[in-house]
Amino acid sequence: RKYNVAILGATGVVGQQMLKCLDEQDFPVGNIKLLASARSAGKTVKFQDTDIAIEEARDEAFDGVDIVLGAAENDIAQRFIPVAREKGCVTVDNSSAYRLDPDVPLVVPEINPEDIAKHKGIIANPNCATIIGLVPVFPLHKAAGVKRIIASTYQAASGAGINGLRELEDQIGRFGRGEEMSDPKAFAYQLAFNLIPQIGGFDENGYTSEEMKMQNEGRKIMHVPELRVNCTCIRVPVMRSHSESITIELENKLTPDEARAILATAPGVKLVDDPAAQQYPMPLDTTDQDLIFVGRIREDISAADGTYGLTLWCAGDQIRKGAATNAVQIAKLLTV
Ligand code: 11C
Repeated sequence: RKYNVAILGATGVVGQQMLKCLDEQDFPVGNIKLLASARSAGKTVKFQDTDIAIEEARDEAFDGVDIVLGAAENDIAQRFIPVAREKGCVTVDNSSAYRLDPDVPLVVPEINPEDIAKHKGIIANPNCATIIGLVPVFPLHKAAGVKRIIASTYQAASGAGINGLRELEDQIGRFGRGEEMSDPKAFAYQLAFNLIPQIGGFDENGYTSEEMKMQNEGRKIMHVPELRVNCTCIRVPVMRSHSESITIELENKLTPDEARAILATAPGVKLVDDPAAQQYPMPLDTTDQDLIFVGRIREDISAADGTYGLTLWCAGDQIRKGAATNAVQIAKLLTV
């Protein structure tokens, strides 16, 4: 059977990538609707060999649709996804609007595919940095029990969408031509040749919304309600692919060799860990492919007496596995 699919937010970086992923993952697409704001309506986008006209997102656009892939901001998601559900569609939503709703499964197919069956018309796709960190952490959790995560993320400009990507390109171009920088718009400060230690707004404890996602979403996805996470999120002048330094505190001892053996065959992961040959994950290498590369695996030499810890470094394409690939993988599981 074929499924009628709509992409809500089809003109954004994630929406466009979802379209490619549907094709790459041989999704059984019947009709496809590309929904966006009135501004984009009428433009055409190629899917396989056909030109598809972008339609304005309106309630009636969801008639006859089986699966919606949500790639819009929270306000648009909250405006249209309940309508889609009323009309019988199942939405896989990449916004953060529904992720912590107890009635909405939050799914990474390599971790908790069984949660998909509990859906009531909405399945949420986690935050990109959460997916990229947890795909390699989860197999280690299964082996030795993760109690605590300390992470620092190095997040690419395109995590903030096409405007973030364009702004970084523009700044690097201006620098190369010896021109003055224009005022930053997508980010609070110039990103080229800089690091910005803020993604999202700050809470009363001094953590940003992006930093709390790893704990709040991680607890739900891994079914570890007492998981403790201390995360620092940094925007870095990389075009595409987020990287993360992660230290995990474990219930049981797991050596770096044992961790490497587990990760060598873990789903969705590529082990790149040969320091002697200078082989480790880097965002240029993980760009525009679907695996999370993991390496630099070593014992946490600072672990308190009687506790065990490992430190690792991972990188993954946040537009693909951090968003579009993960959403299409979930949608595909809905069809089997
Ligand atoms: C970033 N991770 O890199 C953000 C973007 O919760 O889906 C995605 C925010 C989210 O800026």
